[in-house]
Amino acid sequence: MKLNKLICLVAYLLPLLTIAQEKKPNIVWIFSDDHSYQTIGAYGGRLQSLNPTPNIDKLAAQGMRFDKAYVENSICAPSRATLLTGKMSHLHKKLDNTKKTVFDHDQQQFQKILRTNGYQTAMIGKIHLPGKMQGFDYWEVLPGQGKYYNPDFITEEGDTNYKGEYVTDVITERALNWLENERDQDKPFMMMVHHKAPHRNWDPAERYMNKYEDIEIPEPDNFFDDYATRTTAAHKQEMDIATSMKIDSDLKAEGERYANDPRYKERYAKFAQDNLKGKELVKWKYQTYMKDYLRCIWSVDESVGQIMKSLKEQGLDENTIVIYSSDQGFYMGEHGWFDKRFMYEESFRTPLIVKWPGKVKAGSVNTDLVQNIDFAETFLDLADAPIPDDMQGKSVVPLLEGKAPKDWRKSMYYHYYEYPGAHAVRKHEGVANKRYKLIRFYGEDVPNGEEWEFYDLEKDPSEMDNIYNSSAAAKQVLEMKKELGKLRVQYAVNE
Ligand code: SGN
Ligand code: CA
Repeated sequence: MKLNKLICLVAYLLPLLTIAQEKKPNIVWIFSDDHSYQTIGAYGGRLQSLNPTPNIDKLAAQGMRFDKAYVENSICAPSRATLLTGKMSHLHKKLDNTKKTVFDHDQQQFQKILRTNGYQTAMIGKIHLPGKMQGFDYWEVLPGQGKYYNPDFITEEGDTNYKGEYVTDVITERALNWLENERDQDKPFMMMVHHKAPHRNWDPAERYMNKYEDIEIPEPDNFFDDYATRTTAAHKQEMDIATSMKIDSDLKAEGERYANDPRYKERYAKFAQDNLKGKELVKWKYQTYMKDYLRCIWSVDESVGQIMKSLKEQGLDENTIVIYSSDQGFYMGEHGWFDKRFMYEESFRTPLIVKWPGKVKAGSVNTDLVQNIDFAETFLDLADAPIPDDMQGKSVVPLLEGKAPKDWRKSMYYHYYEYPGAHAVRKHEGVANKRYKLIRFYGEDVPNGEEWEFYDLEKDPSEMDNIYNSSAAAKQVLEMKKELGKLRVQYAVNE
């Protein structure tokens, strides 16, 4: 080809290439720790009238709400390792939150692949995976659980302390700073804004302390559950509001440090005066827990609003996919509990909302079975980057486009490992489809080494009636046992 022809061709192709490049969408993934779907207005339910999440609701109104999004191990560090690797806990090896299992940062993670495929990557907030982050152009993370007030952050360069500041605000401010001032404006980006809130001990920002003060929060119907049909695990857990929730550190109404704390001293004094007992005390604990939890959510929701506003102001809103999700669900008094870990719906499920202008139908709802193993592949798919064969999820892009494939998964595998450990939830694995759930508790402190539960979610959505031994359920139990075996093989479960 003659030189002048070649120059003409290059001159013609270059702008096209630039356009193609520009079209790659940005991804902003806002995440929180222990945010229950029950406390997101868009998900409806008994707490909706409290209007706890106006900005997240707006995101849902502009995007897609996933009603059947689940995790594979309902606990923080394993869930995050799954999100980064697209693999189940037994393969990424971070089985629990303890030091006994270690996350090897050298392993394959979606952000490394995004980065080698032209994306800029940033991670700000809680990650709960000790060690140096890899695959991020910018990262600033909390050490371990982090602190609500005066938080420390770790970066590539060292530690920073944010004295006098509130963690949710710092994470938002650092994210906005990267988004507005630090990133390379010529590259598509993936920004992870991962909040600590509303994790225990539910310590809100000062400006939200009085929210819900004179409001009675509705209790769930099964608040006073006696676990009559359930196996040992439900009876022996240590996550019930009545006895495991602490009046000092959790509810800040006892203990010297709260007696003089301007935010809590009134509560402290009233609690001492009221001298509550029995059911009255348990009900007060629930009210106090829920209010502090919801107050923490207000800051997270505010963060969502601020990020959406910044995207709009920068003209990025049309080409940016915004995702809101959490590391697992949480009990808001259902079964009398707080915390997570169990394969029962409230902690097995997790919120997931995706806004993708021009692609996702505004206000749509998806009810396909989606799991946290799907995130990594979805991000790679959105970025048009290669998806490694050893990732175990499926991209949800077809679901976002309203074209669920016929062979989409019909059942999900679950496995929880942290026992003995905090909250004393026995080890268990299980399988669930849209209607049935089979759970096998096993190992230490499980009578005879194994106990089973089986639920018909259509007839018993609150999982109050374990029908594992009912003859009417025998056929379905057998089918689900076969399914469990099949999934163990499919996912190469070796534990
Ligand atoms: C802490 C909490 C637990 C919580 C774990 C794991 N106790 O240990 O209630 O289950 O974190 O949470 S606390 O009194 O120290 O707050 S996770 O989200 O990191 O998995
Ligand atoms: Ca968590």
